[in-house]
Amino acid sequence: MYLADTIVAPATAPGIGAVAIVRLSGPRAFEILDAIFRPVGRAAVPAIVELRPRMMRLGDVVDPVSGACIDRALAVVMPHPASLTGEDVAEIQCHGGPFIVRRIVALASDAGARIAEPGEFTRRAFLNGRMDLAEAEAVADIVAARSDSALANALAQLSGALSARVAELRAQVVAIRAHLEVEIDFSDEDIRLPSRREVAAEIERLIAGVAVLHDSFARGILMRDGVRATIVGKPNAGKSSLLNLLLGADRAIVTPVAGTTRDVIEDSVQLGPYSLVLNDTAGVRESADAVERIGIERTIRSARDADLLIAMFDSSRPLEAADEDVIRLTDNRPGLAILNKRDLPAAISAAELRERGLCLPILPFSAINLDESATLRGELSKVIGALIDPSARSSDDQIAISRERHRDALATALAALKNARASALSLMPPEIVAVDIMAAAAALGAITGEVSGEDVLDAIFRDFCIGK
Ligand SMILES: Nc1nc2c(ncn2[C@@H]2O[C@H](COP(=O)(O)OP(=O)(O)O)[C@@H](O)[C@H]2O)c(=O)[nH]1
Ligand SMILES: [Mg+2]
Repeated sequence: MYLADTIVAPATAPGIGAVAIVRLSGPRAFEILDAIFRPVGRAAVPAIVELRPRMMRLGDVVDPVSGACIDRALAVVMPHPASLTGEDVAEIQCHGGPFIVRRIVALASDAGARIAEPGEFTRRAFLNGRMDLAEAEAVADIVAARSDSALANALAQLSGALSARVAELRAQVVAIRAHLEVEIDFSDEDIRLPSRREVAAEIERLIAGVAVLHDSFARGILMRDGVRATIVGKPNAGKSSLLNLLLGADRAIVTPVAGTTRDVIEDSVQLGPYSLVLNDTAGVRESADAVERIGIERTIRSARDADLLIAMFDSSRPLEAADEDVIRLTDNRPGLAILNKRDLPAAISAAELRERGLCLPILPFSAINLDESATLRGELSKVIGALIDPSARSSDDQIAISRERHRDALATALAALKNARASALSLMPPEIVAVDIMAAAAALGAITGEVSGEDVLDAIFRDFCIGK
């Protein structure tokens, strides 16, 4: 019933554009296109006869009841099974006006199509075996990508790199299960059985493989959402100047008056393949001003939540208690220290900051000098690279998961494998070990959608936009 009807939706974003696409999928897609589309010059010939698969054809979109022409457009048909959804798919490329799009969708609906739910096209592609679940999820990640690294990771997932890795791990689980079967079935007979130690060692190797993929989540999230950096430092150190320099725009107000920035200002900038989400803050100092105090509290919170810190020090002024607070904020955190205002006579040196316990790399800098922006970007790229890539040792490790669902499934698999290892080592019957091994296989299978209930699919495809 679910797949029996034909769905329609705009495939392009709402709003005005040069072109918009209305997409139809299902058994009646061509028949519905036929009702509303007349190829130019061949009005008497049904579109379905006139259109060759995957060849654009110019024509008029017409209201079949009134005969009125709605738009001049291109149409294309993609017969099943070699289509996006695995069903008959028809697309109309019309002029990109919201009214035209609405009219065409309404005509298709009058002709028998149902308006698609969010993600329903991709869901059908999954249900018809055109892609597995991890690949379908990658479609949404590609659309949402905001940096080269996010896009590359999502594309790798779409082309099946994640699915292949999961399938490999799952195959190893199944192999262990096969060993246990042998033990269960032939334990009375005189054949060589893999010892418990061997089984435990195999499970151990598998745990390591699953853990690498599980732990790639942190990296995947940094690629997907960008690296969050908070700029901290005492008032007037030049934090807002630095933000503006990196953004190449006057985003934050810069004045010689300490305490100018009061709220946390957030904006993002591309640094090589990564997206850096910058937070400029009120700064760190004791203040009697209530508004500024709230700003300072927010600074501390933002610093705590950040993936890395940019700590700014004013080299033209002696160190103060506030600088010591900033140094403490950076304890055990990744980041970069900036010794700013090097164009002015120096009152402090990098060595002094080191003496006070600063462990971050230190860059002497001048935020009012545009020429230094490239150096800063280079240094920040290094810090980000160290944050994102340390675990990427081989090409296998390059794939990073970026969805909680995948991380949770891998965590379930890990827990089951650890139980299995413990049972194997404590010489439990093979049947007991097999139960956990099966649970691990099921958890891994859930990632690619080997087994998944309607509720899981609903949760996944709900995040898609209409027409995807
Ligand atoms: N000479 C000099 N002045 C700077 C430099 N960076 C910032 N400033 C000035 O220092 C003052 C405070 O800068 P601002 O960015 O608002 O500091 P914030 O309070 O940390 O955000 C402004 O007058 C800036 O123009 C620098 O590298 N050299
Ligand atoms: Mg400021």
